[in-house]
Amino acid sequence: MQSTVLVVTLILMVVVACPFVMAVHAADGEEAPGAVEPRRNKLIWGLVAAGIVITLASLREWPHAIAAGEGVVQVNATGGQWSWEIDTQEVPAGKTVVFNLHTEDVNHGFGVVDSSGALLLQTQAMPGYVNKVQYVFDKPGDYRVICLEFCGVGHHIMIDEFKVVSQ
Ligand SMILES: [Cu+2]
Repeated sequence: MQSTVLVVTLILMVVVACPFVMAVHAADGEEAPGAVEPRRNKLIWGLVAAGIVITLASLREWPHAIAAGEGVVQVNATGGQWSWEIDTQEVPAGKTVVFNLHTEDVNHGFGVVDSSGALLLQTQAMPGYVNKVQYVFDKPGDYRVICLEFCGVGHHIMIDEFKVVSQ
């Protein structure tokens, strides 16, 4: 996924840059032979180079890439009016936990809060999609799952819990 995004982004950057490069070259043709290369030509190429460097640097760590494989704990959660169905009640501390979320009725907001009520992560749970969000829980303890999208009269009772246990 990440490499696809990177390649598509670079191709689109070239497509966007082409008209500018063509305009610069068309303007070059109007100048006298042997003229010094205009500064704007260097500016355009400098901007293209900067765009490529910034794109490569910023997409290297694609923020939505979900880890998979060994050491990653998968948790499946389904929202429904008005409860959560979570297939795992204990997850290990210090490991990447990927929550696979969906719903069979309306949109719900999957939010995880710690014992102090601080929101640690959240994403939408939607019908027809499996949304993924990952998190590494540092501290063992009790965590609550709440709904952050108003989903009807029982929205406020959509609470579940799970434990984070030390290894
Ligand atoms: Cu709700």
